[in-house]
Amino acid sequence: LQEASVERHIAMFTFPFASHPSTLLALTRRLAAAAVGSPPSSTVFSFFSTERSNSALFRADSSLASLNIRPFNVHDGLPEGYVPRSDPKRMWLQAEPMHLFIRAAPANLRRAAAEAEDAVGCRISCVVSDAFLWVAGSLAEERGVPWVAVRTGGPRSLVAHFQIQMIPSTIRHLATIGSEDPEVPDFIPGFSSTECRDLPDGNGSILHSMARNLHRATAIVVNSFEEADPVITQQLHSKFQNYLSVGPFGLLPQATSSPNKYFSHDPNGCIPWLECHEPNSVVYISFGTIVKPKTSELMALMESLTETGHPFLWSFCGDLVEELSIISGGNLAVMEKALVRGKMVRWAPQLAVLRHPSVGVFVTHCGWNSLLESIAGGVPMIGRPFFADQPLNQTTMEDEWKIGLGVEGGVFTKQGTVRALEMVLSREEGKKMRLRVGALNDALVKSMEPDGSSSQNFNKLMMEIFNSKKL
Ligand code: U2F
Repeated sequence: LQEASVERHIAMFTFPFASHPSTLLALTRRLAAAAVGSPPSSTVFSFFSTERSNSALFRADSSLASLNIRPFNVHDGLPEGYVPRSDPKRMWLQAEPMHLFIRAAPANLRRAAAEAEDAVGCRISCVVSDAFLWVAGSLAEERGVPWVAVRTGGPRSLVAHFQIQMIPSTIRHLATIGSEDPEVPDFIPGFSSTECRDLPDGNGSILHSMARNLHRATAIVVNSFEEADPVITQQLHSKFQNYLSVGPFGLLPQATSSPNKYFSHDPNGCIPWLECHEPNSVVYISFGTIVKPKTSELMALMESLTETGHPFLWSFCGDLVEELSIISGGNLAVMEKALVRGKMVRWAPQLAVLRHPSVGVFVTHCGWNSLLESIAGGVPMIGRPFFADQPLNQTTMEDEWKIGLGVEGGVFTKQGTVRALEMVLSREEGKKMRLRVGALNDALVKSMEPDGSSSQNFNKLMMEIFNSKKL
């Protein structure tokens, strides 16, 4: 590409934690694939993330360069010599690097944006960012260009963040009249079966800032499809002028010449392993990219798998040898017995796994992408949510969609998990869940057809981004 021919320079700013970067990159790929075709091949996408996140994503996929997607590093905001503190009992410690990143982001984002403009030889014409990065909105305003805010999670948690300010006083009131688990008051449409404790933690300053600043965005893009939650979609349409559900991002059709290797890579042979199993028989387990359950719960889960004898595929981020010995309590015999029917890996091509006919149930932390991918695979779920939007995602999955259930008491116990596995894999109710998740997947597929809601919204997003003029 001749630098002189660059006419549009789109800046994509990610929140460099968990699956946020790979989710925004999936959307970037789709936008870039649309731009590479005629006529706007002169469009460059600068993808801003930390060095660590960028090197993992761009190493995994050399085709990004041919789509005119270029990585630019943003400093992580961590003080020199910072050592992350970790304590599974205090999950909030994991949030410390996020807060340090956000605190330093105003200066670091501006510096990286200026470097990218120099390198590309063209001023930024549109800023697209993770909705968590409201500071990117200020950067867009300074340049007089549009800011498109992207929510990688679901629409229901977005509504909850707006409404959360109203809720504490209501909880206090209900507590004084003796209600232990008050339901969300019915002045919030669409939440009638939700309990207050399932709402996302509203104390986080990142989420508060997101909710306060979103009205500044020229468009709000959500990683979902309208038919998944029509009542909530309606509310968000009435709140924001340009609210666009264009997802699931990970399922957006990509340029055929450059499949998304980040998601389809199978270094551990999961798909050939699945080939050896009966339809709907395998338990797939993953807790996403940051959650690490307590040892006692991992052991209970492992024991339930050994007791029921179901084959399982378990994706575990972290040190596998260490985790395996923790799970088995250091007992090799327990480990060997469990692994006769199971396979544990550091990484699985999750979407392809969930689409494989032999997978019968997904044991999940209820991360938003995992929910969408389970729908895309037509697989019912057993949810063990931990924090943020995960409890709310679980109630959406269990009570609104009725395509799975939460573990009894909210934590893994041997007998509770055995009952949940039996329910989904062997009972009539499990079959009904499978039918419902299949119907939801049909709606998802339809939304991505050329005249479907996600495709139509994607076209509107392209207009917003590619035709962006100075405001
Ligand atoms: C945060 O969630 P996570 O990143 O932990 O979880 P997901 O949203 O479910 O995304 C995990 C992604 O990683 C992929 C998987 C998903 O696309 O397919 N993956 C994989 O391909 N192979 C593996 O072995 C393991 C994972 C946050 F904690 C949640 O509360 C939010 O809902 C979520 C979205 O904002 O981000």
